[in-house]
This record gives sequence, C-alpha cells and structure tokens, in this order.
Amino acid sequence: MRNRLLLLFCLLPLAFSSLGNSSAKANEPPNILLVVVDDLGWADLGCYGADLHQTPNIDRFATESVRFTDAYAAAPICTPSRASIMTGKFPARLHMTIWREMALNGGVIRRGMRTAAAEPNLPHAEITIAEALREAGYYTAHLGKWHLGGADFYPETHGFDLNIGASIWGAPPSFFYPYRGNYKQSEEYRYVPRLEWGQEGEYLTDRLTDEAIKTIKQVKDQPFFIHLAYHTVHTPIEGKPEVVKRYEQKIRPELHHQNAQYAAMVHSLDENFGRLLSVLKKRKLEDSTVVIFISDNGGYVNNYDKQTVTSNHPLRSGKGSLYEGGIRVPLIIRTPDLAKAEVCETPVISNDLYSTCLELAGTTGQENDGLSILPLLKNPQQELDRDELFFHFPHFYTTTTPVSAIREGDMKLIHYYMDDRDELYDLSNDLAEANDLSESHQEVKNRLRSRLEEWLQAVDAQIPVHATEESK
Ligand SMILES: [Ca+2]
Repeated sequence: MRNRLLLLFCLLPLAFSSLGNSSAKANEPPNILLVVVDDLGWADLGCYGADLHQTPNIDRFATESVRFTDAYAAAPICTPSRASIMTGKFPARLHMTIWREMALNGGVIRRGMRTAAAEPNLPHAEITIAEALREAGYYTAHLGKWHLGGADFYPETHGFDLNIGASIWGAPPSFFYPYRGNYKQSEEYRYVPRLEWGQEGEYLTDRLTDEAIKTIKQVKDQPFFIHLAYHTVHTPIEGKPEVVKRYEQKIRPELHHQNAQYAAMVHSLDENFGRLLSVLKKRKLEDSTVVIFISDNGGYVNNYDKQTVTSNHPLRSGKGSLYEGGIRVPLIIRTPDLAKAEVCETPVISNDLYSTCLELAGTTGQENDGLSILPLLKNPQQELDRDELFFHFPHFYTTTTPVSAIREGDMKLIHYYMDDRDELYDLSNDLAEANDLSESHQEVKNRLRSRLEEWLQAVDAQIPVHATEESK
C-alpha cells in the first residue's frame, strides 16, 4: 500500500495538468465545496430512491455529476467517519472509533465485554486536509458540525482559517435559534461559536447556508476549501412546521419513509443545497468549483419522539451497524470538466476524499489509507487499484455489538466479537444481507476472515475483549 501511495504522489502533477482546460482559470486549482450531511441515509434522496422525501435540487445536481452507488463512510457513526475525511486514514489506525464523550470514558464493560479504548481528540500530528490545502494557497473554512475534540482541537487548530459553529458537541439541542433549546438530559449550555446572533425562529440549516454563502462572497484572490458540515439530519428531528405539514399530507402506508419531521429536514437540506448551487452559478464559479456531497454514516433507524426516524430500505439496519444501512452513503461529485450524468458502481470510502481533494488541488498531504478517486471522475466505469474495504467498530450501539467487516468485490464478511461469529453475504444479489453464506462458502469465509485479521493487525486496531479474559 505504501509503495502504491508514493507512486500516486509522484503522479500527482501529471494528473492535475490533465484535468481539462475549458475552465476560465485553466490549470489553477479549483475551489472545493465539501458538503457533509449528518446521518443522511443511502435511500434518503430522490436520486437514491426515496419515496417520500422530495429533493429536486440534489437530484438535478446528480445529473450534472458522478453519483456513486457503492460509497461508504469509513465508520457507522459521526466522529470516526469525520476523522477519516480530515486525515485520509482508517478510524481504526487513528484509534478514533467512537465519539469523544464515550472515548473519554475509556473502554467500558457491557454485556461481559470491554469495548476498545479510543482517542477522544483528532491528534495534531495529523496533516489534515485543511492544513494541506492551506499550504497550497487555499482559504479554508469550516462551518457546522466538527465533533473531533475539545477546544484545543477545534478547526482553527487543524488548518482552518475560519470556524463557524464547530464545538465539542455532536448535535445542537435544537435546530431553531438560539440552538440550545430545552435540553432534556442536562442543563448545560451548548455554546455554538459565531452563531450567537440570530433571529427568533431562524433554522440552523438555513443559517449555516447563509454563512457559507457569505464566506464564498468574501474570499478574494484565493481558491477556497469550504467544509460545510450540516448538523441536519441528525437528532433532534425537527423540521420547519410549515414543511412538516406538507409532508404529513403525503404520507401513505405503503411508503418506506413515514416521518414527516424528518422528511421536512431532508427538504430543507435540499432547498439550501440548491441555494448554494445558485450562488455558485450567479457568481460564475461553476467552472472553477468542485462540489462534493456526502453523508458521514447511514440513516438513523431508531425512534425519536416515538417515531422511527428513517428507513434505509433496501439496505439492512442503519447508523451504528456494519450492515450496509449503517455505512453505505450517498456520494455525488460535480467537477467542472470531468464526467457528467454518470453513475459509478466502484466501491469508494470516505477516506478517499482526502487524496481526491488534494489531487484536484495539485498538492499532496500525508501518507494515508485512501485513494484518489479522480480516475473515476474521469471515467466512472473504471476500477480502482484496490481489492478490499475494511471497517472496524469495536463498540456497542443500539444496532450492533462490537464488530469488524471486510468487503472484497461483492463478498462481504462481518465479524462479531461477542460470540466470535462471522456472517458472509454476496452483495451482487443480496443487497439486504438476508442470506448468510458463511456455512455454505467456508473457503471464502476463511479467506476474508484472515484478510480482516491481517488488516486489523496492520493498522494496530484496538480489539474489544471478553471481560473474563482480561485477567489471563
Ligand atoms: Ca453522523
């Protein structure tokens, strides 16, 4: 892998010069707008088959872009997935496998198993995507959710010129100004930097978009990297009342999606993404801006306010799980000069965004576990020089017990630590992971299991242990 990465870095200048010359500023690094949505499920958008949610702006954007069917978040929850985007590394290698509040507790014993210890903060030794881009002359802005550490690890300490809204918290207590609401679990005030001044009734998704538009307008004589990390569609599930009403009228028993509040959140996300795109158009920045749209993990399938939040149908399970519903996410990328209106089925992973963005910018960052997917943006029918994807979530969540997984081609093995059990699925004909082949395909199972073990060792993954074995 290391040799491959070094080779990739050597080829970077060549790749960049062949990006295309039709843009107004040929051979100048493009602006990069990276939109990360929180907990948006694979099936939550119209262009991915949503049946209740209406997302005309994102759907239209997909027709101008490459839409990935097999894109993965590197983890089934927020913090590790976001760390993978910032560093290009697997969360297992970073030891960032759970959110900060849990990581601060150390490994905890549940159901007789001690979960892995984890790193609560994004280490400063990492060269983040923002640091590498700033070094290359970019203006770097973070807006919205961060969740990668305490105040000493905020975006401004990790290469961002601007931080709007990032704090230690993973979610606002309310999506309505002043965004702290009546937080039920504690009396704490969740401070949200630079969003202090607002209007009564103001909605966080609108506000973050306003701030992003202001940022786009303010950047002069520099390409920009804007990391717009919407808090939506994470809990609390709160849509705008007038939009919720509209979706309440549309719900039918046969639909997979049944939550009007959530549908309204997705609707507002789409509306705001549309606003961003029209600002780029109006300011004639379309020819010089790469737009990337991704979610940080699968859709949340638990209840909120006594109602199921979303469905990832046809995928199994959701956030927290290593079944497809927990890790497969929407990913859509629009480049000025490369492929349009294409669908790419090659598996890619959130770590890949690091090398992809840096290659687009004509620069390099640190050695990492991802690959630039620029070849797929030129020709979406291509394959990447990579046989496997790996996942490691050594913790409990409502949807899972501690677990690791490997996907090789269409075969996927999931290993559960509590009962030392493997499941094997063929995604080519069993997207729902309903038909466990571990008994009938022992040879494949054993091979994938040993590849998984090799990888866990290679990245120094923290492994959960049975509490009874600790004293041995
Ligand atoms: Ca998330």
